[in-house]
Amino acid sequence: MLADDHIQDFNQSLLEDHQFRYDYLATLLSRRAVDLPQVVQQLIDFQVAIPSWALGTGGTRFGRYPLGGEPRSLEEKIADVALLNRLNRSSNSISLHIPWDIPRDIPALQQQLQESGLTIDSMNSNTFQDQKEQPYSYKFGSLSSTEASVRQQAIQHNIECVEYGKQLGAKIHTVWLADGSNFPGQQHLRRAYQRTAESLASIYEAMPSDMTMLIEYKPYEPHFYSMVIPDWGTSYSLCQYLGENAQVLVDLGHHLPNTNIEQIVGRLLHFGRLGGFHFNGSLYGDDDLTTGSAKPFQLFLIFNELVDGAQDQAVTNAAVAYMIDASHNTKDPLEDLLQSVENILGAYAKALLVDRAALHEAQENNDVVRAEEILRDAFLTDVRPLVAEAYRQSGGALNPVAAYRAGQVREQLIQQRGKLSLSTGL
Ligand code: LRH
Ligand code: MN
Ligand code: MN
Repeated sequence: MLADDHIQDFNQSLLEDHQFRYDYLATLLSRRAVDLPQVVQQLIDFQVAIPSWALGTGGTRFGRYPLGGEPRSLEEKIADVALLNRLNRSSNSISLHIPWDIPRDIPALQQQLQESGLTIDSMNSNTFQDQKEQPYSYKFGSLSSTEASVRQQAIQHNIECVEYGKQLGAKIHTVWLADGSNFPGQQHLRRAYQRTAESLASIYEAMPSDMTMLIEYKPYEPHFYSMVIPDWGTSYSLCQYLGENAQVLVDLGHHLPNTNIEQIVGRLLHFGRLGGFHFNGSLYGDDDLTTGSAKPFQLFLIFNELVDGAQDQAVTNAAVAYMIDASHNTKDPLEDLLQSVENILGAYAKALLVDRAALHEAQENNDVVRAEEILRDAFLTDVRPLVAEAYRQSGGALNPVAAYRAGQVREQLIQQRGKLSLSTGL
């Protein structure tokens, strides 16, 4: 798809300008106590998984505008992630959703993954849609259902996902439940929680000891009166009930407007229960837009908590799994994903520039203005040359979106896969 020397040739054309901008920033930051090569290395090491379901145009429930060249199979989805990773060297894993991505030929998939330098990040179960061949419906819930047979079917599906995960080397099993109710009185709220906890325990027991279960919360949709796992507190209590291999997953779009997500992140780090992220951009709800597009300051504040936690000896939280969970209607999904990763790396870079000792001192002295200015100083620094340098040093493109366009990737994908190719997923 992209000729081997395309990225290098492309970088050559931008190198002089990049060097000028990088040197300027390095000079500026040399006046502060910033170890620049270390920051660049931290950016190089940071990896964000790509979900198989974000590679095509998802559209909305009102309509979908196919772009053409979308992946038609799991193999083509892996190929697309490999392509993204060649451009930015920051997305070396893919997450699968079952049954959208049933792995048919496991050895062949393993070979493809290995050849493309990718791994499987997480397996995601789906008990929010009825499948043709399944005997029982999830209309009134899955793991929380009042019917033991429905619960059993949902548990079994999750255990199948765990089995696929074991075969493919995935270390994460993610559960998001669409269970809930639409009307007052419809569901016994306490019992629905209790049944869910017990069902999750059966899945948890089937996991190998090196696998983590991530429990994702969401306050509304598809149900609008109550969701069985609406908030981080419910996810957290389920994790406490299950054991140390269960962790909370924070999807940025799964909060009511104005929720202080960075505070949730801080709390979960404090409890050692922050397991993972689903990154996306959101103003109203589960908008699933480009990460950092509308609220870059919020994204920075989230990374500020993460970096602060990583540098604090008192925080014992295990490694956090980062993934994008987006849907695309207006943009080319691959360009959107490259932009999301870039915004994530930018927010991380800015958080790494925060003068933590000074911030701590300002906080201890209740110097509100100084504390805020320290954060603003880092946030307002143009870190794009740092991110570009991280791409360059790891073999990626100085400007991945521009390199993608210059390589006419979408045009080639359309030629290969057709104008109306359909990918599975939302
Ligand atoms: C639910 C969700 C969850 C699903 C994905 C398709 O809104 O965020 O992570 O698995 O979307
Ligand atoms: Mn999600
Ligand atoms: Mn979502």
